[in-house]
Amino acid sequence: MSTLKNLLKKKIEEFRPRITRLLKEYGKVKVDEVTIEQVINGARDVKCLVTDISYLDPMEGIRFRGKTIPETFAALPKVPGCDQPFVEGFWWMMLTGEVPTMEQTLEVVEDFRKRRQVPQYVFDVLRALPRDCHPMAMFSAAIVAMQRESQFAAKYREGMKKTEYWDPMYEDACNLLAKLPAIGAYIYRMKFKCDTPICSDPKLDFGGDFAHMMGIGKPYDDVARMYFILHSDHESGNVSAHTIHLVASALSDAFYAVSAGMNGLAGPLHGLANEEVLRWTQNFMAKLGGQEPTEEVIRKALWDTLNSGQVVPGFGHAVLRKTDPRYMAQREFCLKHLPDYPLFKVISMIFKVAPQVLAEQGKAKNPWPNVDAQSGVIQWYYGVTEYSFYTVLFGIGRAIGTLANLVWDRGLGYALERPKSVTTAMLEEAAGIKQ
Ligand code: HAX
Repeated sequence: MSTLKNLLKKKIEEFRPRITRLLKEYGKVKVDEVTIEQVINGARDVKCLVTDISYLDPMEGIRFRGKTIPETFAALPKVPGCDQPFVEGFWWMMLTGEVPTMEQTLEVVEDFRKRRQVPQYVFDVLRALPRDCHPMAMFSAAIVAMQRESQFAAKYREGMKKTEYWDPMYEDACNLLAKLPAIGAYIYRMKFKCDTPICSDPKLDFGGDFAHMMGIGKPYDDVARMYFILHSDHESGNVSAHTIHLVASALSDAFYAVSAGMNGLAGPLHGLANEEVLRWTQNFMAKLGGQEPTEEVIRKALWDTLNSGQVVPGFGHAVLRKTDPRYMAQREFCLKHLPDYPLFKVISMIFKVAPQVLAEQGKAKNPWPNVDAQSGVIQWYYGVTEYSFYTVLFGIGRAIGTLANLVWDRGLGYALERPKSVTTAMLEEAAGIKQ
């Protein structure tokens, strides 16, 4: 058994009694109450999910295993000669809550290398799809196509104890995660680069190999590492993470669950917003016809969007009530690497004006930018101008946190998810409305 798997086994076994005790001795203690507004408006803030892998504070932003974004990046072992940490080390941290040593990190790098090869039939599935399919539809299809590889499904059929579920889930999680960079890059090169896929380089780590297979030179490897880590997890209630947890709660394996989560990530109110931000910005610049953008023109364009009943992509959040630290981390990257890039300047101007406009409109509870407002600029700068691909990048990252959660879900024996619905008449009765 690998060092990581051994450590994980020990951690899961040590943790289990906490859940058993909570359920047995305190199962009827109230955690929350639910209002009619929450029932109708998408269960905002209802505390009914549990995860120890990340936590989202509305004012502070995300913490991965208790660490803020800067603390996470500072703590993890860096790829030699690069600014960013190994994604593989981050995977260790998300699974165990401990920062790995360089030696432990390299063990995961080696383990992932052995799991990296994508079966040919996955590429055949991708090639059979019409080339104008959205990259997210392709990504989701490729993941679910691999379901036949699931060790969890095979072991479940053979019969295994509930306390053993986490083990084949861990194997599925590693096998799936290690293959995602190759699948993403294949979709990109097949669809956008005249069908010229590039083979994986066994010498490279997760992020480095992705950049290599995309056909983009340094420092895109660091961009990829940063991007995947930043997008990995946002506690459990967001659409992609929640979908993955929900689907897997039926004991569907990781391939079914992650594919389903990617379909949720592909929505414009969620991960597709990074594509929408670039589309909005490019349309806006095209209308300017070469004219220098000013704050006044941006203000007018934002109001035009709001007045036509659309949302301003990249702004607002269901939980956050301040600028997303994932936005700030990417902004800092831009300030360091591309401060004078015209598209970055426009995005910076939108950052200045949009919160004022949204606050004046008075609808959005959070007028500040989220992760998606900044990420496309970096991709565009390094040559990934095909913005329909951006959500696939998000998806590769999101798999890290959600797969770590699935391993723990099975380790702690979390139950089938099954909230209760009511009828509108029941809500009216609860409100005291007489018909
Ligand atoms: N532009 C215009 N209106 C907005 C808005 C925005 N950026 N953000 C919120 N609003 C509106 C809502 O549509 C809602 O209007 P109605 O009452 O007419 O329905 C009202 O303000 C209240 O919404 P809220 O409570 O502040 O926000 P929600 O929790 O309902 O929604 C969203 C959160 C992120 C979906 C929302 O802010 C939004 O649509 N933003 C733009 C799309 C976007 O950037 N999505 C990515 C979010 C981050 C993420 O998940 N990435 O994957």
